[in-house]
Amino acid sequence: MKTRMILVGGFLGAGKTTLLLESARKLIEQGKRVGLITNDQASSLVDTAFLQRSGGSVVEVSGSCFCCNFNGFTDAITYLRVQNDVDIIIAEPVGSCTDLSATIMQPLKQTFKNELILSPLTVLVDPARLQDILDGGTSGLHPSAAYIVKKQLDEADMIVITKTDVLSSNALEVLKKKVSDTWAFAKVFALSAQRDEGLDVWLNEAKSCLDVGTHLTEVDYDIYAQGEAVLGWLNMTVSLQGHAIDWDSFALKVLEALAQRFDASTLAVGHVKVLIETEDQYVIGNLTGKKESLSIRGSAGIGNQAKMILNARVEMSPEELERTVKEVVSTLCSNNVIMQTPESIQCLSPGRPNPTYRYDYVVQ
Ligand SMILES: Nc1nc2c(ncn2[C@@H]2O[C@H](COP(=O)(O)OP(=O)(O)O)[C@@H](O)[C@H]2O)c(=O)[nH]1
Ligand SMILES: [Mg+2]
Repeated sequence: MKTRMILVGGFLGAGKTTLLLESARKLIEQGKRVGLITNDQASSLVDTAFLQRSGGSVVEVSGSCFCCNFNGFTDAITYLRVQNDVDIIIAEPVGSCTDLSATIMQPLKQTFKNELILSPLTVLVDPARLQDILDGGTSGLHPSAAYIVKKQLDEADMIVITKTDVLSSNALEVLKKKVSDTWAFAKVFALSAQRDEGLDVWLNEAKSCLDVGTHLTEVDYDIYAQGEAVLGWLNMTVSLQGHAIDWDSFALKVLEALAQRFDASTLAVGHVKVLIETEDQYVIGNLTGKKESLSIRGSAGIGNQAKMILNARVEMSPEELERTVKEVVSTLCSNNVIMQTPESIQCLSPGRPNPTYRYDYVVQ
């Protein structure tokens, strides 16, 4: 039996993981077996830990993006098909990746004809970022990073404007029209995964549409590489121990302190995520730009012991990012009388993308 496969791209913070979670929940309710694939340059992803709570089977491809580790990606697909017998796979590539039509969609069309029914390449975009880029800005990003956002939209079969709950219906209509005019090749959707508005429309279309990887886009790999290299990348896991600690308030303080440091030095944030989990509860906090973008969901309650996973992608050197994060966490731990035990830390700046395959034609 063939497995349905949906690839959901889009820049850091666009809403990919939230959409995966909510889509998985829906599909599971409908009786489907769901596989989810996460992806990162380093291991210990907040997204993986978060999605493990969806009820689906989650596989993390870490150490390289899907396009540069195509075999790692297809191993994950095969594992979910064979070991977990899933009906549908939804995969989230690294947010700073582009050229996925040439490097993922075409090779999959060619080599997995008998195993997969591919869905159109979906690219999510945050409405505020989109608006600024349509107005000729860079949405606070380095121009090379903003180039990546544009290239992601250029190659999309389906463009999804996310977080529509933050827009008036009038503003949304104007934005949708601009997107349709600018990216005539793409079908345009708008949804709020958090409010479950518009999600069914996209999901039904993604599951039935046969126009897949319909076009390629020219990508200048020098600019693309620079757009990735400007980001410091940090994944850290620490065990925390204290006495009757309010973990939600602690997660909030960590993000507030980081936001303050980044904003004070006008450093553009791609994404900072903090997940604090106890045995049966979790709180997740996100920063997708300046301090105003900070949001916290869930609750890890009050307790003595927890694990914290922190992922940060910020326009600064990895060394400086590591120093900043360690300082902030150490200060807050000593202020709150928490003992921290580091479990893992990886800090890097992504290398030049070097895809396993790069097709220069559309596979029919
Ligand atoms: N208001 C609103 N926020 C959302 C929605 N979907 C995601 N977000 C928030 O956007 C941020 C990034 O979401 P995430 O799914 O992690 O994005 P990713 O980096 O693309 O995987 C988080 O703070 C989410 O809570 C939505 O439908 N509405
Ligand atoms: Mg994500």
